[in-house]
Amino acid sequence: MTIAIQPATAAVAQTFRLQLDARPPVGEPWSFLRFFPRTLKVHQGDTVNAAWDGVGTPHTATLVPSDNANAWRATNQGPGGPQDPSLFPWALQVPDVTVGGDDNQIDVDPAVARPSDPTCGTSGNPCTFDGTGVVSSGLQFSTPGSEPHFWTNVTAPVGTYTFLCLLHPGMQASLKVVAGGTSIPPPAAVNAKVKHQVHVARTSDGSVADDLAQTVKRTPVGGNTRVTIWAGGF
Ligand SMILES: [Cu+2]
Repeated sequence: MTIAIQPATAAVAQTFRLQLDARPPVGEPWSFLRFFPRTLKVHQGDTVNAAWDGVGTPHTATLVPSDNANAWRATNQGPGGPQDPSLFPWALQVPDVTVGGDDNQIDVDPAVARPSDPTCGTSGNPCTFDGTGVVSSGLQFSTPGSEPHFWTNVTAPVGTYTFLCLLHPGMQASLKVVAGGTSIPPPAAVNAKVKHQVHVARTSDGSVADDLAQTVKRTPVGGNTRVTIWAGGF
């Protein structure tokens, strides 16, 4: 008698949605400066779909090889205000002359504004986060009806990493990479949790939401767009 031994079924890679921002209650001018959920577990090899879902506010979806968002910011973005990019490669603001400009204007650091690799990040061609370097979407605006997405395949070793927005201190989420076969909430359960969290944020947290919010105004200026941001606190 022959007994067939079935090979172990290879785990099927899954795609998890991580939401940036959320629509404020109708009529409110602010945005939620947070990721939903705050902690996302994925298997090594899974893909994360970072999905903008706010109104008009710019964010980046940036994966960094650190389990401590605030420490990474301190080391790589500096204390706020214009910084020398040779000291703080991911500073939000830099003096124009340090990035090839010719005046004393303060600019958004091109490293923050642009994607880490413009050839990837779509659902069909996700970027790869291997746990050693920064992978970033670059600056993208929430646009109802046409929200940006940024897909990343996570090949990093088992461990804890961070998704953060380079613009908004405090806007960050832990990414926990677990070994294949480890039981974690499936994508549908994560989506349900996010839906609940957004509902609670919009309905119950309204009185404190202004503290977490900002407004943004976009003004056309001679072919360019001036973006004015009123930042809230954290
Ligand atoms: Cu942001």
